[in-house]
Amino acid sequence: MEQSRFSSPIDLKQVHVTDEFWHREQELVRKEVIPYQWEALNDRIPDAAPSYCMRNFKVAGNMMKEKSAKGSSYVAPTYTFRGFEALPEDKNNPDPDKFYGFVFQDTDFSKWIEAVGYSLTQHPDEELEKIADGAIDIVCAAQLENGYLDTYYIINGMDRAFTNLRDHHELYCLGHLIEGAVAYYQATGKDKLLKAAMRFADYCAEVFGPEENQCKGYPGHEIAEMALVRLYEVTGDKKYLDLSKFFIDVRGTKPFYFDIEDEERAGYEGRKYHKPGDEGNWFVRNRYWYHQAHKPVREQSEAVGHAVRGVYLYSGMADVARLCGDEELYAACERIWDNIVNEKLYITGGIGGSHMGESFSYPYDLPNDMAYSETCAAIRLVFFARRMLQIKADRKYSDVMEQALYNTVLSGMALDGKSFFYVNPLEVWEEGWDRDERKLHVKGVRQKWFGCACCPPNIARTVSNVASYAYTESVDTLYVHLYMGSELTKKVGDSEVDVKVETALPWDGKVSVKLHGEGVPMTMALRIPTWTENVKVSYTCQGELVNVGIVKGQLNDSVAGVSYNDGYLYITGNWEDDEITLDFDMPVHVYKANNKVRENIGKVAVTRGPITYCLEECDNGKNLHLYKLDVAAYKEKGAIISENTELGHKIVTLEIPGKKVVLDGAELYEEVCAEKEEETTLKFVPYYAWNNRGVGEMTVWVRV
Ligand code: FUB
Ligand code: ZN
Repeated sequence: MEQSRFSSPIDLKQVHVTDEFWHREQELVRKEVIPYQWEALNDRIPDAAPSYCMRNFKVAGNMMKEKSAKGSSYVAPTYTFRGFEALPEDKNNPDPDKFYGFVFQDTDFSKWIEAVGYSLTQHPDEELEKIADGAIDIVCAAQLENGYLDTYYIINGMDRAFTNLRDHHELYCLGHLIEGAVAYYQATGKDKLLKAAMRFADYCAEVFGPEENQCKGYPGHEIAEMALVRLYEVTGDKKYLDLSKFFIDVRGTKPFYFDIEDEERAGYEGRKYHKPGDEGNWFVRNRYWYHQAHKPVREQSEAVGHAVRGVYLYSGMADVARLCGDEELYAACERIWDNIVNEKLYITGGIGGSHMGESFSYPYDLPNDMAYSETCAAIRLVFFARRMLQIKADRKYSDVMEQALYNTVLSGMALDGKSFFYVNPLEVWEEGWDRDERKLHVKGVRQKWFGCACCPPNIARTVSNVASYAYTESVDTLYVHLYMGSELTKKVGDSEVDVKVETALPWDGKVSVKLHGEGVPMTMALRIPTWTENVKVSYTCQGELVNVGIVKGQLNDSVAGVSYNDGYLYITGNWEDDEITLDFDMPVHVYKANNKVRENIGKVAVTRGPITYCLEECDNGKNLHLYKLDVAAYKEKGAIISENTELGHKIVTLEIPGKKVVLDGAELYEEVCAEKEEETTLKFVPYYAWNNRGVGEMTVWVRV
């Protein structure tokens, strides 16, 4: 690892997103999602499953009524769903002393406060800040003297805290609490929640670690690893980095920690949730790799197990590798990254194809109509990509980061910000998602909210924070990984350069980067995406005009101060009132999948720029499986590219020549003959925008 190439995310307060595309998304989050989520956290949405989140904090902090259970003997609540959700017997009369919801319900608050923090940096809002401060008071009132803060155990009895790391998500709650607390602190300068998160982390640093008297466990659901690094970076306290490194190093060592704790629990609970050796149970059989603990993480090469957990772990590994100069850990991150991209990534940027355990499947298993592709997993892939970019700017990371963001992350939220997908299929038809038991996880319409509400708040925090994925910086270099209209200030020593980016991407490939400084020396590192081969670049430096070009992926001109590495164009100058313009070719791509992907044999998918396209019934009619893209006609005539606003904001749609196979008669089987086909035009819309015009079929992959 070349330390001189390391970079860090830009301070969100230094950047203002003005982009037509992203500003619209951020406003949806600010105006729709954040207020709705606050109502949801307080169980005030009449027709949605209650969250119980703020209620649990109030119970834990004795705010509902004086309660005696704190510190008393653990009483396991009656779980009702997947073993981990506690619901009241009478939903209108929840017991004022009890914990309800998922064991990790506290994280609903943490993700909300994180989104609030980011949103406040873009749009100050006194009213919202007041609500957030009030929520923080409630949360902090629940914290125990020793720093512990997880309402599930505070309410149910602390004597079983940290006895089920595999399932009970205490360290996941810690991780999200840190993420939320840091974001709120960085946005507002208020440190009450940050101090609470530090106290919980301090407590965990006493409980877990390599010393003889310390617990050798690690998070059942990762995130603490990367969150602790963030806490270290904000506070400078190395204990947090050490704890993160400990969690990373101990995972995958033998004996398997979750079997040890299972055995211990069996001693006093008289039962085992997952009996080792019970090969009939999928979770038991696959428990090592489900938790990314089948071998020490440094030896791993394949992305396996629960996808969201995996990508959180890999993000934490990349952080620790960077901060500790750990080449071995970095090499593991690179191998795992390549494995995801080469064998396990949907063309929509989704990952975790299997609904069984919400997990990465085996190589090249990328089902379309059965896809899991959880919104959260795509979000975490973005996290992993940004962390790899911080180590080395290479477009192999930013291309995928962009693909995930513009497609699966955004498809997770309706265009009006009022409903959400948890699962992101690449093909749906009504009987398929409605009547087929195997596809119970797939929904053909976005839902208002979820009992396990991980995805919507994750979209909120990612969209509000999108600028931190667009830019990273080192002492004298500004890295532009994603192009979006924005204004920011880059500090170089004691000087500053104002940077203003204007673009109509993802629809049009022209980008203008205006720079204003007093002859400040700085390097602009500009990503040249793989979706374009030809780019015209011209810039002025102290008024002098220079032209450079990328032709067929190669830098065409040799100019002093300009270089091109790993898909990044580096331009160094002493900037005054200058401008760099980039003009990306934005051809339509018709891709086939590697023929090891059984699902996609004989099919193609269409992309343009970062956008993956799909066919919808409302544009093309029913039975989308009968449609074919006519490759020969497309090669001859090309695609019609049109801008339109029928979805309420500017999008680009594509029309490509196609054929529709005529439906067979009544016979289920008949002697093979040439299919009867009719000429047609296929109308493609961006995948992220599907299911915003009523219910109907959709497919990304189309026959040829
Ligand atoms: O376990 C907490 C969250 O619920 C995970 O991150 C999601 O995948 C869902 O399982
Ligand atoms: Zn989710």
